[in-house]
Amino acid sequence: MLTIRSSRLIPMSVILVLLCTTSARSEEPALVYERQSPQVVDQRSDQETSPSPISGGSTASTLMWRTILFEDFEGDFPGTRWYLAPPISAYWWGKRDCKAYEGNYSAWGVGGGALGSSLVCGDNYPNDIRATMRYGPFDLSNCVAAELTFRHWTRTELGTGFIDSDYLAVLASYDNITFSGPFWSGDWTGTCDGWCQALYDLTEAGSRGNLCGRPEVWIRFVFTSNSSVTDVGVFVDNVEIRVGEYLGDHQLWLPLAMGE
Ligand SMILES: [Ca+2]
Ligand SMILES: [Ca+2]
Repeated sequence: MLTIRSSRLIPMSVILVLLCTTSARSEEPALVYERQSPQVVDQRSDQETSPSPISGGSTASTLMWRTILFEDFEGDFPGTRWYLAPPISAYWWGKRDCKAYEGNYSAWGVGGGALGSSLVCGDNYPNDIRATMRYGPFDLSNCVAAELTFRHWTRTELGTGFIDSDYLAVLASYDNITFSGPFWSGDWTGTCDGWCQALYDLTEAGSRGNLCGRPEVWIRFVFTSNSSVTDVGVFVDNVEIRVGEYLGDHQLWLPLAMGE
């Protein structure tokens, strides 16, 4: 059962769009606002609460969930899965053992890179940071449902808007140029015992619309800070992408007793 929790933080009321104006590899996008309700939930949907199977005569199609990605940051990072940006930076997302929702590790928004890797647990993030970890492309050609779920531990300066704030943004795209998604700013650690669960419904991806049907989809986790006031920042764990697909018509035949 989906439980939608309304945001009490103003920046959560904004869905942002990143427009990479130069090329698909650009990580310095222009910024455009798009105001929509965020998708933040306490529980994700599961198979029992999925849309009911559709029936047609004696046949039926069943919605089945399939996991495309599960990242718990316990193994190699970024490995071959994740692309970190900007390409040259003193601070990247990094696998660290400061906090973890499960296991021993999570990804800290400034915990990697030449200087970030030398931060100790509890240090504050620096000013004027934008660190991105991107996954994709993955294929959503055949799905009827798709969702990105993750846990995040977020404590930043509370911004009053997307521009010139500190935040975690979670974004999706079908062209690796324009990204859209919600963002979190402020102190969320008292909201959900530290680690909040969030869901981004990829069938309602802001201006990107329904990403089911798209052969190539990318997601991004972006940590950004402005020019003053810092805090511990953002940790992410248990990132999962699931798709719901109809398996097509099928029939169940009861066992028959057959002679020779
Ligand atoms: Ca972990
Ligand atoms: Ca700041």
